[in-house]
Amino acid sequence: MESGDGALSATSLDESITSFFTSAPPLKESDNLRERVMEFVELNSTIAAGDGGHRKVVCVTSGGTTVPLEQRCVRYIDNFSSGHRGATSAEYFVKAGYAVVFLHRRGTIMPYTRSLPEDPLLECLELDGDSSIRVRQSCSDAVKKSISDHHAAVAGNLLLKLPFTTIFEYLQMLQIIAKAMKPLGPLAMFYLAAAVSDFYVPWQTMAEHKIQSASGPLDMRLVQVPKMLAILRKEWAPLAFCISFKLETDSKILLEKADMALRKYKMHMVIANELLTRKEEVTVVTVDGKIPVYRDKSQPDSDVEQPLTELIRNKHSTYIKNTNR
Ligand code: PAZ
Repeated sequence: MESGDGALSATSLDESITSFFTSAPPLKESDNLRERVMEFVELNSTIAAGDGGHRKVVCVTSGGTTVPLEQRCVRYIDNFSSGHRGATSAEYFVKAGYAVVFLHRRGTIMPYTRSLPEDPLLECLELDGDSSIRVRQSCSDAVKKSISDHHAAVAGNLLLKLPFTTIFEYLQMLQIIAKAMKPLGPLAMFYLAAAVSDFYVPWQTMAEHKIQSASGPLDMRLVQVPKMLAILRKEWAPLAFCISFKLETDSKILLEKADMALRKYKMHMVIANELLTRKEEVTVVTVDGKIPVYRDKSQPDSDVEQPLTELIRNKHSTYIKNTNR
């Protein structure tokens, strides 16, 4: 994951970024993806927003990237991220009038599915005679709300869902999205909640076929994934409002690491969270100070993403005003 403390010089960082992209397996249907994102961005950039300006667009990243160990991948390294943070935040951004590019790990939690049971198809549907299917009464309200909120977001061009699996796909897709959002200037936001692998096996050194256990203990060299936050800020979308996340399990180093990432990558905010308490509280780290944000524990269905995204929206509005001056 994002360690924030890579010690590469600017030149070797540029080299490792170039080497990452030139050696990565080419993204399938990249032209089609670019066209879809550009169309989504262009369409939204012409739409007036309630505040007198144009509609803002946020790229929300969500879920964890995998690191394949074989080119014909049987095994891969993964991480814990469920996609809850990204999916929940995407819903709040859409509700607030943002258009959301939802770059998510395939199979993780999706917007508007949180209130449904884990296996909605089998738990919410039942047979109605031999040939029809109906929604069980117990799920009816949740299903109606999910469908209507989801359809409204998609039909209103407020949600574009783009899945990735590997670290190679994620970073190539992020680059395409960021470059497509560049013309939006400060109206663009990046909310980088995905848990991105820190280490990977370069494609050219990766075994082609399934690694054989008969060969004895596995000896494999993983190299550092180059930090793309700096190039996102410097080249891909320099005027966009950028928020990265920092996860640690040791509370003693969390805020220090978040502060380091803020300064090193020139983020506008870094959201610091701990693995075990991430659904209860986060700390928003900015150059002006640290703001703790809590879930409202008096409300059973509350989440920390609601106050968090509200605070971020306010900071983004101030940023837009200051940048346009
Ligand atoms: O996906 P989730 O809701 O289970 O967890 C969210 C999170 C902890 C992955 C996110 O808040 C985060 O900190 N992402 C960045 C992790 C990192 O690379 O440090």
